[in-house]
Amino acid sequence: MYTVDYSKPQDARAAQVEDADRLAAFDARVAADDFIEPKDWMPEAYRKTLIRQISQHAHSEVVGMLPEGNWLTRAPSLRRKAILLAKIQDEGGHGLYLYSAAETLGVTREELIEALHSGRAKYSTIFNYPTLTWADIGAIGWLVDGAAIMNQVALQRTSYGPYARAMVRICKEESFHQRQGYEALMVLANGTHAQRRMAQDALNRWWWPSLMMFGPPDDNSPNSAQSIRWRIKRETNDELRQRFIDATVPQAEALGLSIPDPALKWNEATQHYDCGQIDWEEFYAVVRGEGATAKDRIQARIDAWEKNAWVREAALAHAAKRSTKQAA
Ligand code: FAQ
Repeated sequence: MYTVDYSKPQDARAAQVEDADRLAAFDARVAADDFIEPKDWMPEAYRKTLIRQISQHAHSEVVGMLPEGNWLTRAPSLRRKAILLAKIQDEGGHGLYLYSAAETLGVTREELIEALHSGRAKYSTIFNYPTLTWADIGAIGWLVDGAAIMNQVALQRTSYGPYARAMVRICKEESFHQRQGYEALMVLANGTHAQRRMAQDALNRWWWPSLMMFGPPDDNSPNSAQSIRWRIKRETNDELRQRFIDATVPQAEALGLSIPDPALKWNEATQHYDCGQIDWEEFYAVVRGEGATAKDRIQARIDAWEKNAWVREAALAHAAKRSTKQAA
């Protein structure tokens, strides 16, 4: 059984030697592709990086429910509504697995939620764009879930066990999300002239923000090098972005839609698509939370947290009553 070690090291030098030994053992386990588990020793910076990334990921899942929720009452058929409802519930579930994984690192759910509500914690830029038409729901499934999977497949082999295991189930569900979004857009792309225009307009607005989801370019990504050394990240932002572009361009062609990038071109020499410049000014502005949507998103989360406080209180009261009964 694990017991927390409260003893103080004899002196600073002894502590340093001990930490050097532990660090060497930790590095060797990471290099051997072992999973690091919650009760294992880990460097403090590794723990902090994981809390940052996993909690941002969790926040993205729950804030990501909002743009889609905007279309629940306006889905074009009962079938589409049932699919959308199931997808949004899945995203909520992903948030819960991820919050639980973050909690194994010694942070509480309340601390994580407070960081989101106060604006200290980030969530993915993609969810600060509005969903203007039904085609946006198809585009979110196809492009946003598509980009999320590209990143998350690699995270199934991340070095922290609880995060990697959460990712296995999440990837299975995201894969269904991607397919339903593509199918919804396929129907529009093969529909009336107006429906086709709507699908193209959605692709025009979601293409560039989807590429931004992978994060800043490698030469401007402060966390990447260390995260890759620790095998938290398995591939760089640009590598994953390129893989997404290469996979998605043929899918757009199959729909008969055009990617809104005049510089996009197959490069025979590299066997990849070359593409135009991403507007990184826009990316950083959205990260800073500029624009009305960001304020609405956080306010919606705060309102949900406050209005539903009675659910948490009732659940806690029920649990307390049960444990008193069991003790009696
Ligand atoms: N948005 O040094 P890097 C989904 C920040 S889930 C906002 O490259 P890192 C499901 C970054 O945090 C989508 N901020 O950082 C769904 C860092 O700031 P910090 C979410 C961003 O961590 C679908 C700074 O920039 N997925 O969509 C973004 O090594 C449909 C410097 O960047 C994940 O979170 C951004 N796009 O790499 C739900 C996957 N990009 O914290 C509903 C897990 C970067 O130092 C509907 N996360 N930043 O102040 C990751 O893989 C990584 O954290 C990256 C960033 C790749 C996002």
